[in-house]
Amino acid sequence: MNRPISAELIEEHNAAHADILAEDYDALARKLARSGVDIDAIKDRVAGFTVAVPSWGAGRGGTRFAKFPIPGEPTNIHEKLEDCSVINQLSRLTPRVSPHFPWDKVSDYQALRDEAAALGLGWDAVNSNTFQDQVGLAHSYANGSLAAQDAGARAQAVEHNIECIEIGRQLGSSDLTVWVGDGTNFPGQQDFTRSLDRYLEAASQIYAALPDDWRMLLEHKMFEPAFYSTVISDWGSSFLAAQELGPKAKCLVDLGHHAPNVNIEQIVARLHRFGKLGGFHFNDSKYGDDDLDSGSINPHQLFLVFNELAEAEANPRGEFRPSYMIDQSHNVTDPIESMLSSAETIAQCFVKASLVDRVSLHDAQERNDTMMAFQALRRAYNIDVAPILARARVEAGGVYDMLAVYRQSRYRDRKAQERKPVGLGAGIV
Ligand code: AFD
Ligand code: MN
Ligand code: MN
Repeated sequence: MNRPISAELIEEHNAAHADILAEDYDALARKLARSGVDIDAIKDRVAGFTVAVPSWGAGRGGTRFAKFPIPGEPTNIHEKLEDCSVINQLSRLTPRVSPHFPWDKVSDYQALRDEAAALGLGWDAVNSNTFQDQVGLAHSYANGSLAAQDAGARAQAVEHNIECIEIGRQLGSSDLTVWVGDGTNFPGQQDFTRSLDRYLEAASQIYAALPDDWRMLLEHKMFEPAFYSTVISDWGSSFLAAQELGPKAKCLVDLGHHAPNVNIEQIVARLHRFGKLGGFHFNDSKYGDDDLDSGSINPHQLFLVFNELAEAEANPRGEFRPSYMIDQSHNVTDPIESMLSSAETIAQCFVKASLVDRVSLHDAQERNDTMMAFQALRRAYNIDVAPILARARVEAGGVYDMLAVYRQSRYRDRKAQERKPVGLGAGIV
């Protein structure tokens, strides 16, 4: 196995922190035992928890306005994989990468799959890109892709998605995530119904090309790049489209793609109730940006989302198989550090949700004891679960303090010597 961070550095660091970790873990074990919770059982649950990282998140994608690259930033999928393997080596939470085409195109996908495997990585959902024109394309996406008036643009977008499925098969993926930038900037620009008809017709051609064990994940987005309307604007549109397409079509919830203050946890419960919860793109948002670090603005909302997931897992209505992925990208931190921090925050919310006493919660709900129902959530949210995550991580071969070891490794400085500089250019995604 090819591991970018030195094993000696990790061992030394973990050994130096073993006593502190044992002390904190034992103290938390005693606290949890008082409420009848076995800390080791929770730790074993964390050991099975993973979240994918996006290949595009390894670069400093930037804001809508500019890109400020850092020395040592990856410039191709091979370098991105290496960075993703650092995140997984330290966190043991992110063993899969979600690729985006055509950005991550190579000539030999079997070789790419082997290259990832040698870095300890597998592949998550394949993402198509019909929101940008590429050199050599016969049709422009300026007026849309799957919902475009231009039949040639629609056919080209369908074909690209089918090509993504084929690439994904070679990589060993089994989900295609479809997000389109289609929409309008002016009232009257397009007919809402006819554009949705065109989207559904084109999407059904992609759906028809899905292998039996694949899912098509429909990602809704309220606005951007279209600012008046988008064709799949919200979970309702996503749900209706998924329902019309068929059982392999599911809804993907990107936390940043809603209006401020929307009750996303309730959306999660709704989608699960009707068997259409496909997966998540975790990130955060304050005003309009949809790609801030997960839990950096509203960690409580992330906890409440995981509380619904814990509820759905405990009381499944049909299938419960949501896929988890980070989708964030901005230009103020080293992306490896941001993804380490986000993966930990996401796992923290998963653990806290696992600590909710669901018997007390349901009992209080049945008795209309609002305060005690709320306290069942509050008690779990207030527990500092860091020692559980650290213990699970160290036992899996990861590190106690991920950011400390990453900085000590001087990985980015080393890459700055080896990699060619990233060009300037506009920010995107
Ligand atoms: C854009 C969208 C969406 C999508 C990503 C990759 O906002 O989040 O997942 O591109 O296609 O940022
Ligand atoms: Mn997304
Ligand atoms: Mn987004």
